[in-house]
Amino acid sequence: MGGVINRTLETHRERRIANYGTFRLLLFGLDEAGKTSILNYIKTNDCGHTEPTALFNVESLSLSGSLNVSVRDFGGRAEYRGQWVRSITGGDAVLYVVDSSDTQRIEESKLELEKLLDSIISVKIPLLILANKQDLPTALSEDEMKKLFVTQLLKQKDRLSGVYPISAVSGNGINELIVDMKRYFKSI
Ligand SMILES: Nc1nc2c(ncn2[C@@H]2O[C@H](COP(=O)(O)OP(=O)(O)OP(=O)(O)O)[C@@H](O)[C@H]2O)c(=O)[nH]1
Ligand SMILES: [Mg+2]
Repeated sequence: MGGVINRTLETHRERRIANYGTFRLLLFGLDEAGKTSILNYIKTNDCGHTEPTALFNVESLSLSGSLNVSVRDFGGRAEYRGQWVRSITGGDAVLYVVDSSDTQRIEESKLELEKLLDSIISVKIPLLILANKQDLPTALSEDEMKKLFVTQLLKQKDRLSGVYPISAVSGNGINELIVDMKRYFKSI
């Protein structure tokens, strides 16, 4: 039964992409992880000033002028997290943002990702973990973040997945992320 539902979802997604040529990115992660700042940077080359996001906001943009994406930037506060799982089936990729400098909340962040994983795997969409705030001296390195999230990444073995060290303040790493996303979306 689950297989039939998943195949139907897959067909819906393929039709939607073929008809509209737009990919839906879902930005999840704890509050303060930097989701809205990353979205701002992708839009304007500046992370700007942000306020905590309530529920989610949607932005349509073009990545490097050639790939249309609609980004859903979700609120990360505990009271808004119930919305995440309900939104997975409408997405084409999950960008899971982690504040790499906030070691006290890494376990909480892993726990929230675990809750999402079954849905991500069953709808067969990529999972990119964005290790944000790399500009801060206390940020865990790419290797440290890979080790911490190894179990979650291994579960995604037949789909695009990985850890991307980035900073929404300096913009470092964001271009590499966009290049990989473009390559992936062009391949499907
Ligand atoms: N140093 C540094 N600060 C960052 C970075 N990205 C975001 N911030 C700061 O982190 C704080 C939270 O950023 P937001 O983008 O609002 O976080 P969010 O994940 O959207 O938070 P919610 O909407 O509550 O879920 C802000 O003060 C940002 O300026 C980064 O890469 N480096
Ligand atoms: Mg936000």
